[in-house]
Amino acid sequence: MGKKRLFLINGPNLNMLGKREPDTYGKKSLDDVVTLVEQAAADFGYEVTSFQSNHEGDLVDWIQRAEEEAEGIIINPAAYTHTSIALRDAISAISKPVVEIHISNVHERESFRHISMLASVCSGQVVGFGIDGYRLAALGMIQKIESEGRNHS
Ligand code: CA2
Repeated sequence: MGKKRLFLINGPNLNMLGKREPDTYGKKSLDDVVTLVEQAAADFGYEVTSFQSNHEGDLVDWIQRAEEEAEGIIINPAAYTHTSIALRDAISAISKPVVEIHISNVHERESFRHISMLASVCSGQVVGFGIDGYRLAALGMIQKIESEGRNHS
């Protein structure tokens, strides 16, 4: 059997991390985020497949793919968080756990960022800890997967 795998999915504009708006999103790049998650996951024997897209349908494709290829998904859906019923339906349609993460504290920002179309179909949410939130999301996700595995075996 292959290694256990997590998908790390990032939505629109997150390819700009570290290049613009450092006051809101910090100075670290998306590559730094991927490394952070890979290192956290490796401690527990997990590998990470990372994907970023600015296109909603591509994100839907990767969520669906996780059903066969991953134990769970860590996702920052970026602006699609607040608008996308397509991403919500995709998460709802798979059996694998999904953790939603936001770098900024969306609740202290504009009111349109207070609503998540996805949160109620996710297993957990991490908000407002900067890019360290990705590491926290990975730890929470792995804890969830491992404890569910124990309960069912
Ligand atoms: O705080 C987060 O992680 C967000 O998901 C980021 C989204 C925003 O629409 C959400 O409300 C909260 C925006 C991502 C844009 O990323 C950029 C990064 C660097 C420079 C410019 C944009």
